[in-house]
Amino acid sequence: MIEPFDKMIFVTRPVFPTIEEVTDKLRDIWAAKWITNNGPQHTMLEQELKTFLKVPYLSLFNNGTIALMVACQSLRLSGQVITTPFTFAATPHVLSWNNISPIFCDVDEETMNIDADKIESMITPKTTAILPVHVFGIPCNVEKIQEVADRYGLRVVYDAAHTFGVEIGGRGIGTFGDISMLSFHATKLYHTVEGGALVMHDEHTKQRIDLLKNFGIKNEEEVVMPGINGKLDDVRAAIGRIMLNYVEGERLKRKRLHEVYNEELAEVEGLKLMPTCAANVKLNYQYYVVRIEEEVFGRSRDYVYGAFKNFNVYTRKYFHPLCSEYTCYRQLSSASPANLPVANVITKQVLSLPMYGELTEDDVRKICAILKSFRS
Ligand code: T4K
Repeated sequence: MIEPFDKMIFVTRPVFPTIEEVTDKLRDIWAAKWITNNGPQHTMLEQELKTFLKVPYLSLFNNGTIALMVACQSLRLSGQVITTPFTFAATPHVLSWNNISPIFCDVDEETMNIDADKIESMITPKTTAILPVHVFGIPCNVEKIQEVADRYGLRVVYDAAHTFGVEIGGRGIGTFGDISMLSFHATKLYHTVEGGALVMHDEHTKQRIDLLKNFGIKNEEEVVMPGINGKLDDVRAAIGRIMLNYVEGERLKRKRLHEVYNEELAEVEGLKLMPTCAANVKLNYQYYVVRIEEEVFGRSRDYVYGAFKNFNVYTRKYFHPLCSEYTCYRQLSSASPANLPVANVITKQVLSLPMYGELTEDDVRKICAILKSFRS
């Protein structure tokens, strides 16, 4: 008989710096009397993040969604953009807000990322770009995606919301494709409470993006493009600077918890664990996701999701429903289940288990014991 946890165990918990560290930084901001519109904390965080993430140019934003909207604007994307249905709502919504039609491509059975081998078959004369997502921090097949994009003259914008600090062969993940978007939401490995960034390759694109996120204002006399307000303020930039001191420690704690999950669940029939990546990939361990194969496990994902609550464990069905099932997209021909057979299976199987550094190894072992007890 397993006792329920005596506190609520959520799918994640934000990392909190000490209140003293925050008040110290607030003192600097109060002294400078500069709290937004490219203040000193903002400038310093941009520099520090470029080094941390090994990327050449970076522009901070007030959240990842606005950042991705601006990325589409900056590249003047239009028509159709090929993306994945297995993602958070923000990904296709950003396309809609840019008057672009999302075209859903099926996903790879192993990585759950867009199936790079199927992208070509989704290209039409209206296609201007590919918008893949590195789901759960597992890198997409970046080489194949770039090869298809180059062959058809398409842009590649990565939704790298889950991929803070991920590297392939020592190269920052943000440097793949034309532009990458990062999310610094509170639920991410690294956060600025709310926030995000775009990573780009050249000074010109950085300047254009910086204008677009500040109403297109070049100077007091000139507004040169229809921009928006995407700025990250200095208070959150200051918190982001503190959080940089925490991120590697948090990553290592999560790495250990991943190992415990893998040890405990490896032999359980009917559970498919997270994919393993090539040895040259540095992961961030932000999420831990299992897939429950009902026919073998004996229980459905929805049963497990509900039953966990009796033990005070609040898992999440990231990502269910598929974006292609939303009422605003399901009329698209690419949204038909016949076009997305793999995604339609995976979305019924996935369950995000609790993953944050505050959890102990014993907590994770107990979560695994509870999960195993559901098997029938
Ligand atoms: N692209 C992708 C692939 C994304 O996953 C996301 C965001 C985006 C784009 C857009 O980036 P942003 O515009 O958000 O920067 C959360 C996040 O809000 C969202 O950022 C994230 N993806 C998505 C996967 O997850 P919810 O609605 O599931 O979050 P919520 O509020 O239910 O929080 C989850 C758990 O975290 C709670 O059960 C408890 C814990 N929590 C949460 C908050 C906010 C806390 O303990 N304290 C807190 O303050 O969307």
